[in-house]
Amino acid sequence: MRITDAKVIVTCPGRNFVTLKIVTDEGVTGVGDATLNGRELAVAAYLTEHVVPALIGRDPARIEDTWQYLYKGAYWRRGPVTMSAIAAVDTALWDILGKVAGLPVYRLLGGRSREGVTVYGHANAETAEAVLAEVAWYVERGYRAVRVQTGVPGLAATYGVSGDKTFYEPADAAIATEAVWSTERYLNTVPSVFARVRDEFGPDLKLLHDVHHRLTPIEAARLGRSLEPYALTWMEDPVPAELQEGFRLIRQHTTTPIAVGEVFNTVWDCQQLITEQLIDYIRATVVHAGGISHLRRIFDLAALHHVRSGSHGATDLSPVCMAAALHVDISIPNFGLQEYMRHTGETDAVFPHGYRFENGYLLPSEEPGLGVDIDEELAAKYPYQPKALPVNRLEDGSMHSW
Ligand code: CS2
Ligand code: MG
Repeated sequence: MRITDAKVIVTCPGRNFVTLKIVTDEGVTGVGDATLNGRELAVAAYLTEHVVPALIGRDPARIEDTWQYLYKGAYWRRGPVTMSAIAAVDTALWDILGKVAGLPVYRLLGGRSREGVTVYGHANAETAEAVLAEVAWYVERGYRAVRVQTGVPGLAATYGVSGDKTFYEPADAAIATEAVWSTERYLNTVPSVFARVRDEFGPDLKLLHDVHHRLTPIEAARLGRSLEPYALTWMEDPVPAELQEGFRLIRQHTTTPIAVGEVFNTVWDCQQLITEQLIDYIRATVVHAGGISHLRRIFDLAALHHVRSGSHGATDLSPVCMAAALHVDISIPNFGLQEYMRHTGETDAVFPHGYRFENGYLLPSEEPGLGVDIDEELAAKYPYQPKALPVNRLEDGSMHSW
């Protein structure tokens, strides 16, 4: 079998997605997600200009060799654009391998290690009262884990709180919108909201919170300590994670578990965090961390150091990524949680898939391959729309992490 074509499909059913579709001379095709929110065309160009020409004529079964060719052959290694492009190729090749073998990909990864993939939804609202109603919405639908994000009095908007309760899409304008942030107001607000939620829903519901890269280590230590009475499953992205040793300071002060990694694109971004057990969950994903092949390596390193998976699963990761993630999640020994921000009906129509939500779990498709595809005709009806993620400034105008 040989690769005869590879299509880079950019579509915007409500939000932009980039999909790579690899075609072989025996008619078997495979798909991979290459979506990088706000930087979609950078990855599309990387694929079109620097990857696709090199794929034509290659044996699609040589997944590892192709990965190494695209990684070592790039010279300029790592980075979100390069690794999202490599991820798309890797994911599509696993899809093809599954179809050729007549097996769902998880069977090629060692089979089931659990009956279902426990997922968490996003409860978000401006006030504690409204947050309680949002959490109840997820509990009524069988969710075992809920992320809680709340508004901050005095701030017009904050991360994760949106008017549209089910679908949260932060990339909302062609030029980045500017938000205002106050760490003090935030730190004075969040603990009381979790006190209300824990009091209302009892001790068994897994509660999570996304800090979204906005604190310093000592501020994160203060937040973690203030949340200890509410026994969170994790506080996510407490600080920007370039300084991996900075997490030692957080660890010295609090037992609140830490989840980091949705912006990571290789094992090197988290190698120290994992081997020093500075985190409890690694949130790297199929689409941004080099595909199924490299994500497995990250999770295998994590398994040696008591670190579990907690993969990113926002709406800007397409159903192709989610389908692939579930095959990894159901098979690895150290699965923790999978984020699940539902896609819109418009998006699901463009990406028909076989995974399904049932009783707090997502279950991967049993079809050969990944169990997802892209409807190219329908995709063509949704042209790309320039969209950027917001930026954040402090109240004095200083630039801050969004
Ligand atoms: C967030 C994301 O889901 C999460 O945990 O961090 O919504 C993130 O803001 C977006 O994926 C950025 O595109
Ligand atoms: Mg996050």
